[in-house]
Amino acid sequence: MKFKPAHLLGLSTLAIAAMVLSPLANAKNGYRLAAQEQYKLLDKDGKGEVGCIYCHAGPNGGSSWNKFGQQLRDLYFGDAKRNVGDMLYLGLKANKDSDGDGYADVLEIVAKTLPGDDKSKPTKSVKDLEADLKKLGGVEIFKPKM
Ligand SMILES: [Ca+2]
Repeated sequence: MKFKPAHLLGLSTLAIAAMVLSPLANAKNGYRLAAQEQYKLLDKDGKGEVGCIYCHAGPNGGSSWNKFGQQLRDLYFGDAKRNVGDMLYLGLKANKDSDGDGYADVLEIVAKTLPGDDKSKPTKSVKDLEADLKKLGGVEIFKPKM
């Protein structure tokens, strides 16, 4: 086969597409895994995996966020200075109730419910969850590891 410049162009286009697309996919999964780890959402058996719905409007992620995700996103580009660990921590430290269901985001993390979905609510009272959080060590336990 005779070498044609078009072959080279095709290959480099493929290589560039792979380079551009794969870190993007990993970065997105990275946010999800970072939240899972830093928010201590897996139980002892490794169950309770975080889905995209934790921060996004839909189950498959994409570019629309729920109110909790939007809050984190604003922090990412603001006070957290594009540091994912700081973003995740500051999002809870702000002590907001993103979905307006009566439970602060940090209490929903403790209860393992969705802080961006008002239909996902803890079964315990706010008072009991606050006591649980205090026993765990307070919001500081969600600080990023150095
Ligand atoms: Ca809430």
